[in-house]
Amino acid sequence: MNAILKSTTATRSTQEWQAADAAHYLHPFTDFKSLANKGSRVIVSADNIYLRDSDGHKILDAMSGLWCVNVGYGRKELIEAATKQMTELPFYNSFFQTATPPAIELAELLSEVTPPQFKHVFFSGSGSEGNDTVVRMVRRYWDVLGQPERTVIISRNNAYHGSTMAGASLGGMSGMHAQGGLPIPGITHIEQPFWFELGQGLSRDEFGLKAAGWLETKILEVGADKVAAFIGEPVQGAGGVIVPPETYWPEIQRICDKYGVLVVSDEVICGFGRTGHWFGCERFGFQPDLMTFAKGVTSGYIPLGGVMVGERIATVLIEQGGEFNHGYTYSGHPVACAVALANIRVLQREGIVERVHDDLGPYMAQQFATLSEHPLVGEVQTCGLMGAVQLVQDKASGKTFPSALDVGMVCRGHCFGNGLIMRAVGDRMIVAPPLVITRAQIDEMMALIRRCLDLTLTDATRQGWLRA
Ligand code: PXG
Repeated sequence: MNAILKSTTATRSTQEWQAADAAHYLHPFTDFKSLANKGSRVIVSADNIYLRDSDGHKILDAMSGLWCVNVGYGRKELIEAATKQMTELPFYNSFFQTATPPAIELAELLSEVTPPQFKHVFFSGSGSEGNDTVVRMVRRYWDVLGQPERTVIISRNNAYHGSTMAGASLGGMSGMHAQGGLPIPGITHIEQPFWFELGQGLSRDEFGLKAAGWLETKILEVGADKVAAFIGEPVQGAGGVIVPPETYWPEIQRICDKYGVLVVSDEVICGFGRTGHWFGCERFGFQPDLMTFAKGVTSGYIPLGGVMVGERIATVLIEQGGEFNHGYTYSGHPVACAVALANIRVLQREGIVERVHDDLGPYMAQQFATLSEHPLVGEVQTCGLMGAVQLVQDKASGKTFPSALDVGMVCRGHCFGNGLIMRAVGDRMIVAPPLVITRAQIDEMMALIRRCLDLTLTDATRQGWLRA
């Protein structure tokens, strides 16, 4: 294994790390008490698509960190870009009529790699902040246009748009809304385009039209003159890799055009090659007015997010908007932008997006399809290098397990024990490996997934959880 996997920072034993962690560190989306009792898994180093934990175990990271390490771990170009920029100018802001070369160059490069309607960008530090910017910007746009009552943003149940007040409100996660009095006013939700759960009895394409139709119903209910925008992830990531039917997005676009509603594509997961296209909207054939990005823009090496602003909006804000009272200290952070530039050049130079489109995506789809024969599997979906396996109690009827059994977590436990990082969203097992994974490594990942499914089947059978 590459020298990078031998961490120089792993100076304490696992127990020592766990004790200090439990004493001081509150982790995101975590039951603090239960983790403190159990102890964290401490990841100390990584290379390519593999992680190493503090016990020296090698783990295949089929989640790309958290949907972000698109170019894989240990890329010299990104490391050198950060070092060079930190040496030259570690920080300067863009607030008071100033700018830095990396931020300007990245803005220019993003306008080249994004769809043609995008010539301008607003930088943030994360995807959540990017979506806060979206809310501020669409409301400002309609205000400047003399329609200040157009404030409502429509999103979907089981969407994930971040964890700030606006991000969590745009998201459709009931557990998040239940804490802290969310959603904030002016954000409303429709049902998601999840065929397996909501579309039985209809073909996928019929269901896609029906699910898009829920948007029109909602626009009419709210009043078209009050609706500012619709936001969606091209493929819902954190919600469980919910790949919409092909008919869905074109119909969403038609409905938004009909009522003049802005379309926002949240590309935080789908952007930068994940779907086999540079952006998910290109995969699904729609033309958003705004596009949120983060994660893959730097392959997660350093935090950076932002919003691509379509000319329809940019022109109004630039020509008529005056001062936009919004921004972050780290908007256009020079080191983050320098890393993003290096990352995008790697994606371009190595033809990584094209390889996902032409070879790796179709190969993973073919391999995933073979999982549908497994007795626990009710549905398999992939899109580019994202994949989902729905575990079911009764294969014939597609009946899912009672959620109290937490079969997904049982399966995830086997993944942990077998050197594979795969996420469980309820009983939907999902992967999104680095885009530099090879065919041989996909085979290795598939063998691990099969083994973990078999071990879960053994557990389910032994516990009497399966139903004929
Ligand atoms: N939009 C989308 C579509 C996301 O997936 C965000 C916005 C927020 O980005 P930040 O950088 O603020 O986290 C995300 C983040 C999961 C998981 O469990 C997914 C995300 C974050 C944390 C966990 O799959 N996506």
